[in-house]
Amino acid sequence: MNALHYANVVAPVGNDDARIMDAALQFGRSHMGMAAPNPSVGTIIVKSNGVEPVVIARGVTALGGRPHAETEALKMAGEAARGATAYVTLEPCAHHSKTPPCSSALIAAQIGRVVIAIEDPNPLVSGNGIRMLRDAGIETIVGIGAAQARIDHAGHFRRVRDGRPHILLKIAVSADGKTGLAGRKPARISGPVSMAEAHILRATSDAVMVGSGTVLADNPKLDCRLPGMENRSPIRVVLDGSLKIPLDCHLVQTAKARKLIVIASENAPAEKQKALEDAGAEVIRVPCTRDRHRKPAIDDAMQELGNRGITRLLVEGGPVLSASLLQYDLVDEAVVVCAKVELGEDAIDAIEGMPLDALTASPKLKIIEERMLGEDRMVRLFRK
Ligand code: AOF
Ligand code: ZN
Repeated sequence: MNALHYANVVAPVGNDDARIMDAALQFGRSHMGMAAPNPSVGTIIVKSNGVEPVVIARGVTALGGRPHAETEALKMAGEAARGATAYVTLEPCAHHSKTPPCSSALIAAQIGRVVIAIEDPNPLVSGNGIRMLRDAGIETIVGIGAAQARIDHAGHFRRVRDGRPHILLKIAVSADGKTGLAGRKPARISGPVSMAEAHILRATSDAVMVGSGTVLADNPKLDCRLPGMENRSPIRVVLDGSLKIPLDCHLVQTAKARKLIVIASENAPAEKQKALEDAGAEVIRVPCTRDRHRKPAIDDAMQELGNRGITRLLVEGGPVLSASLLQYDLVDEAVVVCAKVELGEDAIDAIEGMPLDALTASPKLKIIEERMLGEDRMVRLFRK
């Protein structure tokens, strides 16, 4: 058996359904970070020209979550939708809201066949969309591209199931596992390619969170500064139990232009809350943990963000917040960027009180991607 023959056995060439669903998934990802509280779904409609399938229309969930992907694609296809195949990265909805359900729209357009990546766990849908299509006599296949769809729609799935966002922890570490210099001084760790990747993570997240220590040490902007993608900057969130962040930091100074949420403990000073609100920030109070640290309860904080429609939360440190997330089993995904520089013994550990292994070798996570970003090595982990 030659190599080509062998390849044919393990991955059948000409699997149009898998290939076209891949394209639908890729297109669906284009509004990731901008469709919340809805998932960013992709739809591709194809029709055979007698030889091969040809794409006649496509759609992606619109900004803010409406209209849905299927109706966008059906509008583009018009009459040509009759008898065509629709590839949808999430089960078409079955519920009436401002518009009729997408399953009804596909049926009304007389689509011939529907290929769905994964069922929608939203209790309003949850198998009903598939049932409606099959009851209408439309051949409906489910599960093509499911593994990727589970990753792409992780924000929606987590929020529907647990009421909180999908949490992606991003950490940049030196070769010796450190993240900043002694005295909480920031250090330049990752290179320009990693920085660009970090901004893509911001663009594809609904919100980005840091702890108050990071605001005090780095005075970060937390926006997306990739050329042409400035409008994709996420909501900023600071976990600041005792409301320590200064009013003149970048985040507070820009709070009127771009949403800033500050999460404080119940016992934080009321005057500081008022000053932050006057500056344009939203301040949320959550109970304190019962242990001696009396930190704001991180799981309550996450529920508050879920209640506000945030489905994908990027956490950019620092070491204290990263440790809390791990301790409360709140890391759903991690991107670890390892640079070649060494910061030395005195520098600060990337995760407070824990070795980096607590994240990179966590039994809860598996590696789903590893690649070089310029000089830096990136490892991406995802909840098993
Ligand atoms: C689809 N296609 O493109 C998306 C879907 O509040 P609504 O009425 O917009 O419905 C939101 C729910 O619809 C959302 O929670 C999820 O279950 C589903 N998202 N469904 O058919 C889409 N984005
Ligand atoms: Zn829909």
